[in-house]
This record gives sequence, C-alpha cells and structure tokens, in this order.
Amino acid sequence: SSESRINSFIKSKLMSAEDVAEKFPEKVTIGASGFTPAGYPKVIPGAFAQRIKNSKNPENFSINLYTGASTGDELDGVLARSGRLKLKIPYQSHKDLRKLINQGKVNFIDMHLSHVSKYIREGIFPPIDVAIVEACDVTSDGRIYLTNSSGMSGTYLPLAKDIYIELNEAHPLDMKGLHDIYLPEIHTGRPINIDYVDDRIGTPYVRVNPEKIKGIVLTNKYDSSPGFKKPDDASFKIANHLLDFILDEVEHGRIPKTLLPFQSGVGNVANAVLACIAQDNRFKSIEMYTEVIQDSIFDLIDSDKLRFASTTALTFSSEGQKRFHRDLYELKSKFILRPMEISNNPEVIRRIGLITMNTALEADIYGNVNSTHVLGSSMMNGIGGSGDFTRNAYISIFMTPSVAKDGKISSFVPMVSHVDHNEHSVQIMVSEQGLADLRAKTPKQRAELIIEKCVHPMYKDLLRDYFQHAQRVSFGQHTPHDLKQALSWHIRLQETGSMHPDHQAKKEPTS
Ligand code: 0RQ
Repeated sequence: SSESRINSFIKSKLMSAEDVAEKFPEKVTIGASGFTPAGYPKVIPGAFAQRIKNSKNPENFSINLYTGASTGDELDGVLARSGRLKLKIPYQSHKDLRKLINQGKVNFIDMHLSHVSKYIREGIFPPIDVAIVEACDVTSDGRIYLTNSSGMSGTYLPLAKDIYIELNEAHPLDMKGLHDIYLPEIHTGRPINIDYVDDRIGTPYVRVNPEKIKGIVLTNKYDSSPGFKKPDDASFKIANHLLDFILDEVEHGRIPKTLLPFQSGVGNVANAVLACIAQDNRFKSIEMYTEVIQDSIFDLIDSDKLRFASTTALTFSSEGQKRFHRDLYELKSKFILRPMEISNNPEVIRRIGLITMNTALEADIYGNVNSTHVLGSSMMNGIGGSGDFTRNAYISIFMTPSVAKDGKISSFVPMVSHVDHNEHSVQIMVSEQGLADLRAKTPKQRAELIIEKCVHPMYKDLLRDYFQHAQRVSFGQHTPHDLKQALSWHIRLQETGSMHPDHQAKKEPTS
C-alpha cells in the first residue's frame, strides 16, 4: 500500500510535478526512462511544458531529450508540442514528434540502440542536466527500482547532475527483482557473462548517490500503450511461412530441436508469429531474447510454451498490465528486464544465437532493406534495435506485407530509397506471398527468388521486366541496375500517388 511504500527518505523528497518543473534550467538536457511506451515519466514533462507555455519568453527554452526508445504522449508528445524540443535521440514513434522531425524543426539522430550508452558515457552528446525516471521504489541509500522498462536509465541516472523520480504506485512493490542492471566497461574488452537468456549478472536496481535525488513525485498511472490489435490475415500468412521455414531448418539440423531464442520487433506481424507459435503443436518451448515484449506473450504463457523471456521493456496494454500484475508471483521467474545496451549487445546476441524477426518498410530485389525512410526522406520511427539484432543474428529474417496503402505501394522495389539493413545482413525475406531464403545466393539469384516468392501478383511482371531490362543495360553484370530507372517507382508514387502505372490514383500523402 501507499503507506508502506513511502519510507522516510521518499517522504523527505516529495514534491509536486510543478515544483520539479520550476527547478529545470531553461536550456536543459533531459535523460528519461522509457522504451516503446513502457516505464516513462508521465507528469513532470507535462508540468515543464506548462511552465514553458506560461513563460513570458518561451523562446528562451531549449530541450534536448534522450530516452530509451519511443515513449508515450505524456513525454515525447507534450515536449514536441511545447515547440522547444531541439534534439531527440535515439528513436521515436509519436505522430506529433515525427511531423516536426520531417518538417526539419526537431533534430533527430537515428541510432543503433546498442550504441547510445557508449556515446553518452564518452561525452559525445551534450551532458545530462536532469534525469527523470519512473520507479516503483527508492531507498535512502540510493537504490532505484525501475518499472516496465530498463531502457537507458542505468546510464542516464549516474551521469545526471540532478535526479527526479516519478514513484508510480500503480506498480506493486513485487515488481522489484525483475530487472538485472549491468553496464559493461567502455574501454576494456571484458566479456559480458551472459551465455543463456536467463543469466543474471547485475543488480535488481540502479544505484545512485542519494544526494543527487532532488525530488520525488507520486503518480498512479499505467503506460499509455496502444491496445492489442488482433493480427490480420496477411500477418498470419507471413507467420505460417516463417514457422514452416524454422521447422525445415530444424529438420536439416541447422537449428537444434530445442530451437533457438527469438527476437521479435514490434507490431502486427510480430504478434501474429507468437500467436501462431502458441497454436502450433510442433512448437513446445520458447525462449525470447529481445527488446520489446507485447501482449502476445500471454498467448505463449497460456499455452504453457514460454520458458523464459529477456527484454528491455514490457509494453503492455492496460489489460496486459493488469494481468501481469495479477500473475506477477508466477511470471517473475520467467522474465528479466535488461538495460538496452545489454538486450541489444552484439556480443551477447551473437553468443546466444538468435532467430531475429524484424519488419521492413520496403526491400529491393537484391535484399537491401529500408525500415525507416518513406520515399527516402521522411522518417517513420527509426532503426531502433533492428540493426543490432539483424547484423548479429544466427538467422536474420525480414518480414513485410507485399503491398501497402491498398496496393498503391509495392514493398518490393527495384532499389530501396534508403538502406538500413544491407544485402549482406539480410538472410531471409518473407511476405504473405511466400519466403525467400537468400543465403548462399548471388545477387541475381536473390532477385529471382524475391520476385518469385515475395512480390504481390500485381507487381510481379513489372519487377521481372525491370530485372530483365537492368541485365540488358547495366554497367556491370554482378548486381544489374539501370540507374535511370532504379528509383522510378518511387518517383511515380510521388507524382501520381501510386507505384503502379495502371493506377489513375490522385496524388495524395503517402504516410
Ligand atoms: O501506415 O498505418 O498509415 O497505413 O507504414 O506499416 O505494415 O502497419 O507495419 O506497424 O509493423 O511498422 C517498418 C515502420 C513497420 C516498423 C515499420 C506504412 C503502412 C502503415 C506501418 P498506415 P505496418 P508495422 C523493435 C525493432 C524499425 C524499427 C524496428 C519499424 C505504416 O516495424 O519502425 O524494427 N521498424 N525496431 O501503410 C510508405 C512503404 C510502406 C509504408 C508500409 N513502403 N512506403 N509507407 N507503410 N510500407 C522496436 C525498437 O527497436 C524500439
């Protein structure tokens, strides 16, 4: 209960969010908790935005915001709308923030999540003035127990000049113990001692100098994660192609019968894969080593297939959150929350041997993947952890529906308009049409496979024509391209509203 949680240390630090907001410098660099709407501060940022709004000279304010990944409206949204956000790292998915980034009004640096801690600790980015972190408990000797995400808090807290905590009483104290906080040394190459998904190497709290904790605000609020969308038909088809492929790999002895741990990205398709595994008798016991766990994990729990899940965030809907709290006693032995430089660490990912599943916006005939930029220029969310996992995977898989926007966009194009994951790192490509195994294939073999297996029927002949034409006119024959035509599909989309030449669609916004 609230009574038992509020120890004398917490009591001595209690403040209102408005009082905290008054203490921030006008030009401030904030390091905040939170990762994919989970475990982020919910009231202090709003109070700071209000202070800016009430100010006679709002233009004096300037905010750099560092988070774990995307956060909720109460942080990314309110600070974006304050008009004084100048820099955001390293990921976002909020519509207002995205709009400002694409108008060129907010500087956004899109980073591999595993690099962020090192950049901050080495002082490559401006130093952190204040850390604002959501916690479920704080002790007088400076132990901070985090909530639904570990994210970057283990890095931001010790480096911040001042620390402000949002003590969220919606979380039972039994949340303590889920986290395993460990920061690798930056200059030495000493191994990170995680051999298995359930190895613990750190502490269940972040330790700080308690004198730096300048204020604690009480809250009682769940994360505002979007509700659980039921996977659609295309997602189920993608999931089934994927599971058939994995079982075939087991058959060939390339994946052990006990399987390998999975990493899965966010979204519809990722959820469908877990839902399909839960229903499929051929899968008995699943391990996850990933960065985001969503409500779909409950399908695995209900079918008694979840052996263990390591993540940096629990991104649950309200219902999912309630359920997790209700069953916390049983679930605690099945989950670890890790700092994102550990969840996404190349060394650990490579050692454990992961099957990674991430989503592409578009891919080209040679297997290069664009996960971030619409028409090569407009930022969607960011690369997030997809690069960390893909590059170091045991088997790297990219999935995407074959078309977007009712067929006006083909997800498979002659040449991608931006590259996040290049042909060297992408092993398997899958759409609802089928799966292409790109391993040990030449560029031309990859193009044939992708066109044959993954492309939507309405774009198949067009892409085949491009590939044949490219072989006729290309400067070289290793990876044939007609540079004049390579981006013509994107240009057509921009000019006519569709990549398909037969579409008479009017020009309209495409994202
Ligand atoms: O827009 O909803 O307005 O129609 O893009 O597409 O198919 O709903 O897929 O939600 O899984 O997102 C790559 C963005 C996919 C995501 C991306 C339009 C499409 C729709 C979303 P509408 P879907 P998802 C874990 C790992 C990078 C980071 C990552 C992502 C919207 O998965 O951000 O993987 N990945 N991190 O209509 C223009 C195209 C399009 C297109 C789809 N070719 N051109 N628009 N859309 N294809 C998380 C972290 O790292 C934190």
